[in-house]
Amino acid sequence: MKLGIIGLAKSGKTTVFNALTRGSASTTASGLTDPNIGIAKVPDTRLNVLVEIFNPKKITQAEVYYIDVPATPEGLGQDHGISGKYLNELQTTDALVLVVRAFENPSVPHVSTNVDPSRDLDTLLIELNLSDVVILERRLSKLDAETKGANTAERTRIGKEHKFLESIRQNLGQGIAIKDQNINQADLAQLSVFQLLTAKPLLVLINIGEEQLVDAQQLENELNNQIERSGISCIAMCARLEEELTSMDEEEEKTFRESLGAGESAYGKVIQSSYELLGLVSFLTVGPDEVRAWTISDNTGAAQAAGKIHSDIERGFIRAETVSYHDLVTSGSMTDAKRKGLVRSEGRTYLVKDGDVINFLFNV
Ligand SMILES: Nc1nc2c(ncn2[C@@H]2O[C@H](COP(=O)(O)OP(=O)(O)OP(=O)(O)O)[C@@H](O)[C@H]2O)c(=O)[nH]1
Ligand SMILES: [Mg+2]
Repeated sequence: MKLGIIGLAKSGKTTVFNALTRGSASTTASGLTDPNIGIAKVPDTRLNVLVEIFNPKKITQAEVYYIDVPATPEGLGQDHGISGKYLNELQTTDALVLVVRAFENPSVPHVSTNVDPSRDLDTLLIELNLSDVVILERRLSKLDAETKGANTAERTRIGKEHKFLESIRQNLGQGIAIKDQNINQADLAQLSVFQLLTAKPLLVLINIGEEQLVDAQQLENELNNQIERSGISCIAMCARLEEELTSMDEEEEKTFRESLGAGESAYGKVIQSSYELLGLVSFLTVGPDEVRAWTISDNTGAAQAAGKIHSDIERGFIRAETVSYHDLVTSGSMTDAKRKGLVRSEGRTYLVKDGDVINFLFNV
């Protein structure tokens, strides 16, 4: 599962990428180079608590991938949608992080005249919309061409698809994203081949300057109110600060944050939101060797979840000894949780919940 980081030129995309993935991609690179791909560890305070109980040799966090796609030479925001290699990269992502610039930096002039996050957000949303319109129009023209010389049965099929795509295109023309068009599952499946950008879940990251940390909440509220698309949240983060903090150890970072009034880590909030945006949850495994978070889609059955650990466990699945994180922690140990009857024995179709601590029994 990967998220594409997208934004106008010099909005801080690569800085955001570095902050999230603790990477060190060059922020000076410009022009169409290869995208940066990196892994971010999903912060999960539950793991820290479980480590206290089990004292394992190893801790493994869940992960998400981010991809920082370099802007095309002409840049985004030119009102002709997104195209070419840039579009292809974005189409392969599962969700998008839109970076809008709120920071002032005289040595890095804004691509247009002034810094205006609200205007840039509009521009980006329009670009996404437009790029979907262009894709659909191309398909519609192709269908028009196919009608010529088609037999009756083919004409009916073509006509049906044409009507369907045309209605979607018209809604996009009204500014309604695919995600907001109330399209049923079967139709969405039909649309999925086009990998449309407004069908993807979206997170807006307002890239603020150090001096704007105190205004973070207000900025978030302002942009949240502006967005007409449903289910999008805006998070303010000072990417440059978060990038600097990645080189510090935990104690240093904490002191530094407090001295700046930077609050809890915004980068953690962004990664967690990304995880939720992708519809992912974690089940946990514990023991003296390892405490670990495993990634599954929400509503995954127990046997399939077991397959994340090893295909043998899925194949030879017997049952899943399951206790909720909360029950385990309040019991203090696995033995006590069992004694209290809080450890359930679940079958292969049990839908695993976020925070379930599971021990799979299997036989191969
Ligand atoms: N003052 C300040 N400068 C920032 C902040 N975030 C990024 N910058 C600076 O802005 C410049 C551009 O940042 P990048 O991360 O390269 O932006 P980008 O969107 O990846 O740029 P392109 O890939 O060239 O489009 C760099 O010099 C950053 O150091 C910030 O929060 N505050
Ligand atoms: Mg960049």
